[in-house]
Amino acid sequence: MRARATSARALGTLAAAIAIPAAATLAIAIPAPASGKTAHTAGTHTVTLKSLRFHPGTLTIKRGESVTWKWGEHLPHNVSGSGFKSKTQSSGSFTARFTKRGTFNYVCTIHVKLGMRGKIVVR
Ligand SMILES: [Cu+2]
Repeated sequence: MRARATSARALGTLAAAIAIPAAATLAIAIPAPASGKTAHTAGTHTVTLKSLRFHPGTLTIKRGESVTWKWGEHLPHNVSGSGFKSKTQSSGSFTARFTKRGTFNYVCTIHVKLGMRGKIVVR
């Protein structure tokens, strides 16, 4: 009787030991596909201009999709790339549609020396 109780308890401990790493692996695995899906959501993509940076710095979109840059701080910035260029403005937004595949680097010409650069990757 006693031996049975012990072995059942031991089995329970073993099951718990197996279950914990499996749950931990699952918890780590879930955010990766979820964030990948968010990055590829069709339609509107937004880049925020804040703290002298473009957020996100690199954005991957599909051919034919648009990107809207939103001024998140009241400082003069612009979006200057090859084929798309905003005015220098301190609020509001600017939208450009990307019809060709490729990597499009752009800068804010006022703060480029401070590292205000971005990249749109069109697939
Ligand atoms: Cu700027």
